[in-house]
This record gives sequence, C-alpha cells and structure tokens, in this order.
Amino acid sequence: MTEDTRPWSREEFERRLRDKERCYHINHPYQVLMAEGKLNREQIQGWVANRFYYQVSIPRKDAAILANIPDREVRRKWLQRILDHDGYGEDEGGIEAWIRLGMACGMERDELTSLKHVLPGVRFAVDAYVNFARTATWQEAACSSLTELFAPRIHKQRLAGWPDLYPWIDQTGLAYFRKRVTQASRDVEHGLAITLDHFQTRAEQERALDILQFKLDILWTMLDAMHLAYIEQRPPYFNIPV
Ligand code: AHQ
Repeated sequence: MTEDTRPWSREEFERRLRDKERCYHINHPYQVLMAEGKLNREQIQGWVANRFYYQVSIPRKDAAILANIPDREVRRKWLQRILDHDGYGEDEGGIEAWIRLGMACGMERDELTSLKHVLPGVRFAVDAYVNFARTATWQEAACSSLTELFAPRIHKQRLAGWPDLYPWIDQTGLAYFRKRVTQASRDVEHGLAITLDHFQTRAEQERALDILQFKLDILWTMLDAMHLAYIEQRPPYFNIPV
C-alpha cells in the first residue's frame, strides 16, 4: 500500500504537535520528585542554579531568531520575549526574577550569576538550543519554542504546590512562575501561528515535529544531568580521586 504523503490538515498538524506533551519534562523523574515535595534543599538549589543558565540563554536565543526575521510586524512581537527576560523600564524582567527565586531558596546572587554550579550536560543542552536558533531558519527556531504549549501547567503546578511542599522557600520567589503563566500562553500563540502557517507539506510538517522533539530532548537532558548529580549523587568526575 502506498504511504499517505498528503499534508495533515491544520487541525491535525496542531493535534500532533500537542500530542508530544507526553515527552514534556513535567514527566521527568526530577520534576515528579519536585511536584511530590521530595527534593531537598541542595536538589532545589541545584535545579535553580542550573536552570539559571537556561534563563540567561533565552534572550540570546531570541535575539538570534530576531536577527533572522525579515518582517517588521513579526519582529515587533518576537522582541517582547527579549524584554520579558532582560526587563525594560521599571520591569526588572525574568532573569532578575529568577535570581530572586534563587535568593528565596537561600542562595546568594553571585552563586547564580557566577554559573559555577552549571553542570556540563546542562551547558551542552542549552548551548545546543542557542546554536540551533542561530543556524536554523527563523520559522524552525520559532517552532522549537513550542514546548511552551505545555509550560503553563508546570508553572501552575509549582505555584500550587511549593508553598506547602517547600515551606522553607520564601513565596515571594515564586513571582517568576506567576508571570510565565501568561507570558508563555501569549508567546506560544504567536509561535504556533508561525508554525502552522509555515510548515505546509507533509515533509515540512514532519520536520516541525522533529524540531519540537529536539527541544523536548533538550529540556529532558538538562534534568538527566541534574538527576545524576543531585539525586544519584554522581556529579561529573565523582569517582575520580581528588
Ligand atoms: O521560563 C521559561 C522560559 O522563559 C522559556 C522560554 C521558552 C523558549 O523560548 O523556549 N521556553 C521556556 C521555558 C521556561 N520555563 C520552563 C519550565 O519548566 O519552567 C519551560 C520552558 C519551555 O517549556 O520551553
């Protein structure tokens, strides 16, 4: 029987993108332990310190995409992502809010900004994302941000759970997650429209699914490195005599 190579309808294409939610890092053992309140102080702080490298890389990723967008209207929308993270005017932005999350978890500002806790596996995964955004077409790079289709749920899970599960964390630090719920929903609406409009042939639609899987792999791999280091107590070179 000949394989069906006709493009999926717009609705079917979106359904297949959303169907990848099962691979989202909310299902990673590290995040499951976090949601169950089973992480200790070091494991929470390690996650915050490593995710800080992801957060400070996002505006550079978005600036790389911006540089490739020829259309002024699209750039005007995409620019908002950089402002949301770097801040503008009175708004100190998401990177500052993430530092405050770290301080709410008992860390010093320079513990985060020094990047001294960033694990090699986290660095490689995040750098792969930034480098993809620099070299891919802007539409492919926009498609890779669609993991945020699934992000509001994970932010809401933390907002709902952490106050009771981690009473030692100053709740003011959760402001980051609160802002991301609306920012992620707004961003992903734009990213999804770009994706559904651009990837037209069946081969292009399959490529979009592969790009989303690549980004899901990045998020999953970051947590794999953290799981090895902070849960299994096997950080890089743990077995090499000092
Ligand atoms: O805090 C997050 C964030 O600012 C972004 C930007 C976006 C992108 O451009 O890829 N993705 C993303 C994500 C953030 N938080 C993650 C989390 O679990 O807290 C989720 C992540 C994403 O789903 O890609």
